[in-house]
Amino acid sequence: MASKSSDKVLFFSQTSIPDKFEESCLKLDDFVKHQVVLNRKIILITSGGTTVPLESRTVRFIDNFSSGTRGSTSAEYFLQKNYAVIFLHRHKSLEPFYRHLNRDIFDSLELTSTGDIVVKHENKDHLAKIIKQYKTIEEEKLLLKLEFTSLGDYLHLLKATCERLNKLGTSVMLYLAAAVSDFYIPKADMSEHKIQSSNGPLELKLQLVPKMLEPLVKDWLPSAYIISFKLETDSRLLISKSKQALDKYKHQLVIANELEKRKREVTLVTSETVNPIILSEEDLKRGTEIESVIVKEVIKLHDNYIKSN
Ligand code: 9Z3
Repeated sequence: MASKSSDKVLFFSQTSIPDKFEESCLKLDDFVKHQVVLNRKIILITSGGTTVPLESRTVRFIDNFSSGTRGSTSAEYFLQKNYAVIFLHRHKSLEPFYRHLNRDIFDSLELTSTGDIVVKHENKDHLAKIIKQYKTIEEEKLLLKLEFTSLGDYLHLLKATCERLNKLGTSVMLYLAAAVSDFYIPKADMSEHKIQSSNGPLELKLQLVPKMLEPLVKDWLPSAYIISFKLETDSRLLISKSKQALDKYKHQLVIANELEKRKREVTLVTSETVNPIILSEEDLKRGTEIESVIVKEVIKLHDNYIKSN
């Protein structure tokens, strides 16, 4: 039987290297170098769901649920606190700043009688604030965005990023909010062409994805402050599963959330503490985003970690 570490090596050899991988690595090298010179804290945020292709020339795939709200919203709050952010996200999922334009863009614009397009008076302040923040982030080179689609892309890019952040010590934080598949089909077992329905019902056998949090904490980035997310639909499992993960992988924090309540309730679980964050009806009416509270708490924990290490 293959040993656990060879499972991981095998996974990387059984999945394709992402498109433009070298270009992404060069961008990472430049970005990290720039932040190190400026002595900034760096956070890697992962966001969105991974796909598991069923065919090499992919027509069909299995997807993990995540819109990218948690990751993109949190990224904005970390940027406001002067963290340099590497935003590793699913292609076409929500992105920091752009997320504000997605839904209501046409409602916030007006077409004048002369054919000009103007922002409605009531939307100006909100948009102006976002544009100002976005421009500052661009000028200061505080944000690097990298994209993935499949589980393979995600893990190759995650590993490459961690390798570049290693040796930067405790100032680095990982915020693993992406929804990552536990199952996959190795390249060798995958049909090359579109699977034909004329062959009858489809039976799939998926392999378990090796738990990458293990080498990540032990070998890829041992001194960083590492946060994983636990997603459950059965609330009774949430805290016990989060504690199990901390026990097993020995990282610093699990943010536990239940699918339906994730926008108003999360629990920060460390090996010693269980700290729920619950937004009130008033908070929700005021438009408070739960990520603003999560980020505030996480930064306090990271600061303590830096001081005590
Ligand atoms: C999360 O739990 C995220 O908070 C959500 C965010 C995916 C719920 P949205 O993007 O949703 O705002 O729509 N992410 C981690 C999910 C995950 O795959 N966790 C694994 C698990 O629960 C551990 S890595 O076992």
